[in-house]
Amino acid sequence: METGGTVRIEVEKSILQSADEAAGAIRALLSERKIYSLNLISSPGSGKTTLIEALLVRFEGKGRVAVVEGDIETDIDAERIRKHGVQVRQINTRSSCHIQPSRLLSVLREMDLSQTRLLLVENVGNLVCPAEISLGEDARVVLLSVTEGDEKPLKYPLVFKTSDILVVTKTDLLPHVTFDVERVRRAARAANPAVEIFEVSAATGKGMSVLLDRIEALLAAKTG
Ligand SMILES: Nc1nc2c(ncn2[C@@H]2O[C@H](COP(=O)(O)OP(=O)(O)OP(=O)(O)O)[C@@H](O)[C@H]2O)c(=O)[nH]1
Ligand SMILES: [Mg+2]
Repeated sequence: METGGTVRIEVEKSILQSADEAAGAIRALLSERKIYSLNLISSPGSGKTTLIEALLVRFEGKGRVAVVEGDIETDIDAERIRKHGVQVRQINTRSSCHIQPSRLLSVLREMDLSQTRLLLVENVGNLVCPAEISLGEDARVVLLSVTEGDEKPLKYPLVFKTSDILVVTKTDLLPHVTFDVERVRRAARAANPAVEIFEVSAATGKGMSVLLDRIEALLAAKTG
């Protein structure tokens, strides 16, 4: 039994090490090409693809954007992005609940990233596994829609602890749901005092330009 336990721990350690190595290789690849990257994480349906679409509209004429979509199945999100005329790849993770860094690295090596300034990675929809794995991103963005419940930062602390930016989405629906934005702000700040918090509605556009301005400023700070 003890031997079995030891073997399992060592295998898990080596998987985590190789994930870290792949994340490091992604970071190096993106730094070399001066590309700023965001890893978008949320529950299914919080508005990740919708936010990416808003960013694509904002970046029209301002430099190339590449997108990698992660989903268990289908290329529905990649098709949404392709309509914007940008380079996009779909990763189907099948049985895995997050994008593996080694998989993202392979995809990035196949893409033409010349002139690309911004890489947007949409992780598989859930608040658990994507939080445990770095994709070598410059900033991690967690989205929480107002229809999900304001206790989520307390129940899923890791993703809120490890994210640089929290975007509260679908604020146009606030009149119809019970959701205390201040409670979310307090819990998110308790998990990560440095987190930057934005409230947006893609439906009305409210708050969107403040968020997009900030992302553009972060990108400019890295890529010049
Ligand atoms: N009312 C409202 N609906 C929104 C808003 N943003 C997104 N939606 C809707 O929410 C649904 C899900 O949005 P997506 O952008 O596909 O969400 P997602 O996080 O990419 O979903 P998965 O990829 O399945 O995890 C769509 O029907 C959107 O139109 C918003 O600000 N307000
Ligand atoms: Mg999506």
